[in-house]
Amino acid sequence: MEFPTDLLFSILDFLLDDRISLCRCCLVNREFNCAASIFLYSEVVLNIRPSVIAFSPSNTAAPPRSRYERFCDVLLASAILPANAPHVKILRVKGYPDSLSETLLPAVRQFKNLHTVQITPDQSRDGLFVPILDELVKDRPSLVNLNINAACMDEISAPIVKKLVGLRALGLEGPNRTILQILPDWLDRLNHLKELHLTRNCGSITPGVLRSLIPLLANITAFSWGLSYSITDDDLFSFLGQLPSLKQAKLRHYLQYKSPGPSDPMKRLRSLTICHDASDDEEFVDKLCDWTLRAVTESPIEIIHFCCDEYPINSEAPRCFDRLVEHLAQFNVSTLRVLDLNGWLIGDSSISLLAHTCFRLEELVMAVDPDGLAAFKTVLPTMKNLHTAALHVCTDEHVLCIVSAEDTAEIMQLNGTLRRLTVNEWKIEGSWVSQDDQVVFVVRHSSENASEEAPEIQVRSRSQLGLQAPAMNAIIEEEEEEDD
Ligand SMILES: *[C@@H]1O[C@H](CO)[C@@H](O)[C@H](O)[C@H]1NC(C)=O
Ligand SMILES: *[C@@H]1O[C@H](CO)[C@@H](O)[C@H](O)[C@H]1NC(C)=O
Ligand SMILES: *[C@@H]1O[C@H](CO)[C@@H](O)[C@H](O)[C@H]1NC(C)=O
Ligand SMILES: *[C@@H]1O[C@H](CO)[C@@H](O)[C@H](O)[C@H]1NC(C)=O
Ligand SMILES: CC(=O)N[C@H]1CO[C@H](CO)[C@@H](O)[C@@H]1O
Repeated sequence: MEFPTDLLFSILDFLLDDRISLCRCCLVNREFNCAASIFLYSEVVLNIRPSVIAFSPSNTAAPPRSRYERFCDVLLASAILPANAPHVKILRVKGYPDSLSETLLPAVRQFKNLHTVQITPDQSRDGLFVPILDELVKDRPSLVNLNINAACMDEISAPIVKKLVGLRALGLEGPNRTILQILPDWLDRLNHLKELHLTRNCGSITPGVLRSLIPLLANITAFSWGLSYSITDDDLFSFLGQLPSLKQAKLRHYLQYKSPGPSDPMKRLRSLTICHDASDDEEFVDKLCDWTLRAVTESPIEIIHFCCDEYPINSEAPRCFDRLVEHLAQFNVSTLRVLDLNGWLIGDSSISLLAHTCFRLEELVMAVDPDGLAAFKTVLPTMKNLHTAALHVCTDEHVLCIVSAEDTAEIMQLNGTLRRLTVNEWKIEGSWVSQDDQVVFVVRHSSENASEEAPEIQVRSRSQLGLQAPAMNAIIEEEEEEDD
C-alpha cells in the first residue's frame, strides 16, 4: 500500500534532529528515500579537527574521531552527490581548518540552494575562506542567513562578503574594525535585512559607530548585542529605543554604576534574552533587575529569558527577582507568555502572584525554595495555559527537600495543560495515549532520543484524581510571529 506523501513529510519533519532515524527511513523504499533525503541532507556540519595535534606534543597520532564525527564525514561525502547536493540548505563550518580539505570547496560549488551559511571556526589563518566566499557570492539568490567570525573579517575576505546583499539575517561574531569599516556601506545595500546579530566581543564598537548604524537599521526586527565595555547602558538603550521595528533583542549585561539617563522605550519589543555574569551579590542582582525593567518598560513583552551558566543554589540567594515579578504582574499581565528566570530564585508570594495575574503564561522556569514548591503545587491547577515548567528547588542545610520522579509526576497530574515538567534532575513528559480501549494520561522520563521509549512513571490514574481527558486543543502551541 502506498503511504500518503503529505503525511510522510509531516512525520519526517519531526525527525529533523534525529539523523540516525532519517538514515533508516532512507532505506525503507524509493519513495521514503526521496522524502527522507530532503531532511537528512538539509544541514551539513563540518567540524574540522586540527591535522597536527598542537595541544599534546607527546601524542603524534590524531585521536580517533567520535561516532558522530565519522557520521558527519560520511554525510558530507554523500551530500556532494548530484542527487543530494540540491537538498543542502544549511552549511556550518567549525573547528580548526588549516586547509580547505579537498572536500569543502567542491562541496560548496555543488550546494546551490544554501540558505544559511555559518563560518565560525575556532581558529583559522587570514584569507583561508576566500575561495569559499568567492563561490558563495556568485549567483546564490537563496542565501539569506550568514554568520561569520574573524575567519572572514580580514582585509581580503571582508570586501568579498560585502557582495552578499540579499541577506535577511547577518551575524558577526566579534566584529573587528576591518568589518565595521565596511558595515555601514554594506547595511545600506542590505535592503531585506531583518536581523543583525553582533555577538561576543563587540569591544571595537564605539558609541559613535553604534549611533551611525541607527538610520540603517529602521527595518531590523531582531538584534543581538555582545559585550563592549566602551558602550554604557545609556548608549545601548538609547540606540535600541531608536530602532522602530525592533521586536526581539538578545543583550549582554554587564554591571554599571552610573544612574540611568533618559532613553526611548522599545515600544514593540516582544522577546528579550538577557545574558549576564554569575553572581550572588545583592547589589549585582538588584541592578540586573533594574536593567531588565528598563528594557521592558512600555513594551508589549511576551517572552523573557535569562541566561547564565551558574546560579546561587541555596535558598539564601538574593530575592530581588520578586520585584521584577511584581512589576510584570502589575503592568504586563496580558502579554507575558514565557518567563524563564533560569536559576533565579523567587518566593512563594511571587509564584501565587504570577498564577493569579499572568493568565497567558505558557512557560515558566525558576528556582524556588521548599515553600515556593508548595505554592507552585497549590496554584498550578489555576494556570490554564501553562504547558512547560522547570523548577530548581533550592535547599539549605536546615531544610532538605528531596523530590522524587514520582513526586514530579504527581505535580504534572495536578492540571491538564502541563506537558513538560522539570524538577531538579527529573525531566518528565506527559501525554494522553490510547491504552486498552481507553484514553489515559501517561507520564514518562523525557528522552533526547526520539527513537527510544523512556520508561513510564507510575502515578495514581487521573480518573482517581477525578480528571477528564482534555479537548485536543488544550495545548497552546507557540506560533511563529507574523510580521506586521
Ligand atoms: C580583523 O580580524 C582579521 C582576522 O583575524 C585580521 O586579519 C584583521 O587585521 C583584523 N582587523 C583589525 C583592524 O584588527
Ligand atoms: C526598509 O524597508 C523598506 C521597504 O522594504 C525600504 O523601502 C527601505 O529602504 C528600508 N529601509 C532601510 C533603512 O533599509
Ligand atoms: C505593558 O504592555 C503594554 C502592551 O500590552 C504596553 O502598552 C505597556 O506600556 C506595558 N507596560 C509596562 C509598564 O511595561
Ligand atoms: C541517546 O543515544 C545515544 C547513542 O545512541 C546514547 O549515547 C545517549 O546516552 C542517549 N541519550 C539519552 C538521553 O538516552
Ligand atoms: C484538564 C484539566 O484537568 N483541567 C483542570 C485544571 O485545574 C482546574 C482547577 O482545579 C480544573 O477545573 C480543570 O478541570
